Amino acid sequence: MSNFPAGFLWGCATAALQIEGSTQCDGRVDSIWDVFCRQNPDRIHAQATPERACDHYQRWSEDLDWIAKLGHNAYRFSIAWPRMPGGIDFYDRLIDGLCARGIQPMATLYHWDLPHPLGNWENPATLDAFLQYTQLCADRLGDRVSHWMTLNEPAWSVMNGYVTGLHPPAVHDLKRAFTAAHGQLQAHHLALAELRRQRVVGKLGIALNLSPVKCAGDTRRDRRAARWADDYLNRWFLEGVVHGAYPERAWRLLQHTLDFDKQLTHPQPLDFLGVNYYYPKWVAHSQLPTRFHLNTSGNAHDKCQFSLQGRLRFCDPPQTRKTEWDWEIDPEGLENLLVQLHHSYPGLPLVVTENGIGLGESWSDQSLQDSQRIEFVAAHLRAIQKAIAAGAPVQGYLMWSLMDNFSWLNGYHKRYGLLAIHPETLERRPKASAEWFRQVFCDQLSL
Ligand code: IFM
Repeated sequence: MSNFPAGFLWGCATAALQIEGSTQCDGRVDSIWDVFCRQNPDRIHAQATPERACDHYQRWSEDLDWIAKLGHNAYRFSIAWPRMPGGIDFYDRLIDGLCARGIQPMATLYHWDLPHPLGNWENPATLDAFLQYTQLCADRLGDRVSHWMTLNEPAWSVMNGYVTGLHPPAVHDLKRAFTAAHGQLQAHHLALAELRRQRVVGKLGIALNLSPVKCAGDTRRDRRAARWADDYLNRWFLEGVVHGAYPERAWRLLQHTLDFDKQLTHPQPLDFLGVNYYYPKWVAHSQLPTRFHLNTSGNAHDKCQFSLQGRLRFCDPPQTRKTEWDWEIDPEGLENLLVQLHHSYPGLPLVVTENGIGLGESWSDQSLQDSQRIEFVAAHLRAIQKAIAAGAPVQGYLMWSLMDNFSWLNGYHKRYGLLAIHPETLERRPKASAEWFRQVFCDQLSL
């Protein structure tokens, strides 16, 4: 493979709730998202639910055949905690199926599907339950999983759960946000310790959503707002996992309001850092009223809004390209992010665990010709090559996503897949990007 270093991991990422369906099988309990969708149907595009999703729980073997046909050497999936303990056999089979096809299994333990009976991450009992769940996964799957990611995007799930209130538990409470984030980060370290204690064969990491922050104004207050965004959305989580302690400047500002210590207990080193990258954030001071809105329509005029009055707001980037969902397209942001991570944490291996573009596609021959996705991924792969040339130890690229899936508030409208899914029959069909992606990695097609 000449385009990327030997041993480079490449493939796709998915998450259990977004593809599996079969939400009532094998003793699965509700997750917070099942309940949220049932109780707030109007908050989800077209009142979609994850009940059937892509039916991957039944069609997993066909899906693994697709992954093999597309030539991938790795697959990132998540294990559904609400299925435990009864559902562990499913992942045992899935992992055997991947190994038999020569595909490295990369497992995420928590991708937002908290078992509803546990309530939330503020609850200490949730940490005990997570540890027990990790023990079971390590015991049953630890001899084959090549990469473990404890959590997916804790910053995004906490920000939306407790600040914007757009995701469950749908509250607006900054103090609770930090408590829940702390619960997740403490659970991360506990889980890594357990995986190490059980001597699993895989490498240990986490998938963080990281957005380079750019200052959108030129006043002192704008610069302070940008610093806050970077401190609390990126560095709080980065430092929490890499150094096991919250960053000094951010800590000093909040320490009197928080009920936990700056230092996380029993911090564990990472074997690799998973980087989920979609777009940078432009930030300025906010005088606008507090208001949060996510574009879930795919209508370019439907602007995302995030304003915390008196503190900060996310701004429109100056003259750049955006997706129909109002997300900026900035491959250079990925290059800079990877190089910066390499400088901040020298020697820490990096894996791009998510990157991709959501498009308003339909099941039609025209939508299968997804040249916009090819262009997007090619530009981000070139950015990774530049980062590698600048010394960043990037070891893999997992595209979001293998197939069109339940995209949270966007329902099934915003599509990310290499495989299109027929809305009724759930038949899978490869888009043009699937074959292009295969050629890049298997035939060294130039970017
Ligand atoms: O669908 C999500 C995924 O679950 C987490 N990262 C971003 C993706 C696209 O929105």
